[in-house]
Amino acid sequence: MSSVRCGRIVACFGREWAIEDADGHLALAYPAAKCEELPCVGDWVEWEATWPKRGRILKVLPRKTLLTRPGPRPAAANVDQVLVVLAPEPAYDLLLVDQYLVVCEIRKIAVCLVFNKLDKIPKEQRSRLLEGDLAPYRTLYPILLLSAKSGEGMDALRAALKGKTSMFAGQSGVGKSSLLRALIADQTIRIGELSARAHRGRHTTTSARLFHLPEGGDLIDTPGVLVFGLAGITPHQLALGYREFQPFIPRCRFADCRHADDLGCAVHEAVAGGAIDSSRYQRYLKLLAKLPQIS
Ligand SMILES: Nc1nc2c(ncn2[C@@H]2O[C@H](COP(=O)(O)OP(=O)(O)OP(=O)(O)O)[C@@H](O)[C@H]2O)c(=O)[nH]1
Ligand SMILES: [Mg+2]
Ligand SMILES: [Zn+2]
Repeated sequence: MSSVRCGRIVACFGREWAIEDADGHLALAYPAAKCEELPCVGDWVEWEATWPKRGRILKVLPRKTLLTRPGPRPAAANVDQVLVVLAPEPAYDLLLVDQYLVVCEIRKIAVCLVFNKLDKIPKEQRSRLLEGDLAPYRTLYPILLLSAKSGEGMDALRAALKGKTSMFAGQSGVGKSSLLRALIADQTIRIGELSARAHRGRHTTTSARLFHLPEGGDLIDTPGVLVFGLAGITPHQLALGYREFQPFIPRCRFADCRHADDLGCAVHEAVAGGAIDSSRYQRYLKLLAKLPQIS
């Protein structure tokens, strides 16, 4: 009766997923018993219609990238670039920022730091913004300074998003949804209608959603803090996830150096000599202690 179609997962509401067809039509679907993977936002899937605007997901197509989070469900798939959003308020949590950066480095996903709410910083203080806490990141990652409210710097963000699947990450209240609203106009409403129908009108506020940008490209917004999981990450990978450690790691005396209190550690020496920022290194040690213990 029905034929197999290809579509993209644009939202997830509890046990139902919203699929968008190539023609832009939306349908609510759930995975068929034979579907081996749990789909997530950003996935390309094969599906079949079971009813108007209803369907069954048959297969998750191979993923280019995958971001996981603690728990059984992945966070998002096929993301080319993560935008880590920071703001003068709420006060930023650089351990969380480093965790995002490390996971993206390991998963080979590009990252851009987005400093929002620039309007809250007096003009005369802006030149000093990238000194202090953010200074170690300047040479490692692109940093955009902008304001969703005033519109300053938004053109650079538009250019960075063009033609890619990007995803926002960051603490609650930094302005991710405000940036999204500044970039797109009407799609929130369309997906909102669908979520009201999903699962007897109950919709979780914890799901990510994919939106299309007018200039081309897609953007995934995630409500609240979405933590990228560290499960499966080894101490070696964690250290490589700190970009500035990379040239020093091969110079450590022992191949299994954890770069903590190990003897002959070149990373540790680089910190002592000032070549590696010590606050970044201290956060590396905190993340190392957070890694699930491998015996
Ligand atoms: N002054 C100023 N306020 C902003 C700006 N962007 C967002 N805000 C405000 O910051 C608050 C939080 O914005 P949201 O866009 O909801 O933040 P969010 O990151 O999506 O938060 P969650 O969805 O909880 O993760 C709101 O009160 C916004 O009006 C900005 O550029 N300047
Ligand atoms: Mg939001
Ligand atoms: Zn070392």
